[in-house]
Amino acid sequence: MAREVANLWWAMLGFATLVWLAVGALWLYAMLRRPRPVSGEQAKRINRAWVIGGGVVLPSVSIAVLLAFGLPTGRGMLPLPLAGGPPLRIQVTGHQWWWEVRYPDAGVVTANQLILPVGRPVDIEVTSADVIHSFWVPRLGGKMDMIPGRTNLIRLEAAQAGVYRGQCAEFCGTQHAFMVLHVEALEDDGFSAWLARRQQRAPIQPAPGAAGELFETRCGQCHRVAGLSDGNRAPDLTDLATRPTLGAGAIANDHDGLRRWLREHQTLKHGNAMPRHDEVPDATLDQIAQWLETLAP
Ligand code: HEC
Ligand SMILES: [Cu+2]
Repeated sequence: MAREVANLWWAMLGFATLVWLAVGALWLYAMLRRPRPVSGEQAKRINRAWVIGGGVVLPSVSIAVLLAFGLPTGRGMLPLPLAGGPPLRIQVTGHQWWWEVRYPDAGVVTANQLILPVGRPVDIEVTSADVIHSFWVPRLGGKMDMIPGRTNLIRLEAAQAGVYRGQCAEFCGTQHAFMVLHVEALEDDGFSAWLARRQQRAPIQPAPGAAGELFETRCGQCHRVAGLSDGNRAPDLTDLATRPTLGAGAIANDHDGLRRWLREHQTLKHGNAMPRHDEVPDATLDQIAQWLETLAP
């Protein structure tokens, strides 16, 4: 989709450049040439020719040419039924300020990362849980608004394996910039393996001791970890350790990053919807961090 939009954009730029050069050349010619006397009749005819030629014919032809290119491009971007059966379905829900990502037909949930198969069209159903967000992966396609109470469909197809950056593209509050979506396109078997690892993983054991208790009574009220808690107000943590960042781009998800996030998330991403838990001893947070690091299917 992004390629077609880019081609159309370059074609429009090329044509607009030609028009601009032609108008510039005519203007220079009109400025520089020696005035030549014309009768009132002649002047009227010349004026009429310019008004009709430059004001009616040229724009009509230009718009017709643009439409001839633009309509097929626009049609190609519509999620029309495909000959090979319905495409893979993924549901992406915007939250202030993170992304919920579901693979409904596989029963898999993740957050802040979107894994796609290469070379296969994917229908992404976008919506929002709070304010208007916008789903945008510039290298794959156009933007699609995420509107509460409404589901919009955007069809994407990654031509190459690799990592693409997605970003919320509708101002949704003070941490809108930290609403990054890590998009990764995997070859077909890599993608199936990614899904299978999440579907077939062994039951997750709770963290030992105080950490497990705290997680169950507090964190789990908001966060889901498959088989342990079913909070639905925060990013699913079942595969937390596989994410490149925490807080949707706020900090790298490594050993130190995770510990810092658990202590200082309100400094790293001020105003985010996870309440402070300053009274929890650091040792307990570190135990939780250690446990979260094992959540990698
Ligand atoms: C009131 C709900 C709530 C509670 C309770 C809560 N969190 Fe969160 N948590 C959130 C929200 C919302 C986010 C996403 C913040 C953002 O990125 O804007 C989040 C983000 C996180 C992240 C980063 C996830 C990611 O993918 O970026 C981790 C890790 C985390 N919380 C761990 C915990 C732990 C551990 C506890 C318990 C000590 C806890 N949370 C308690 C709401 C909560
Ligand atoms: Cu936003």
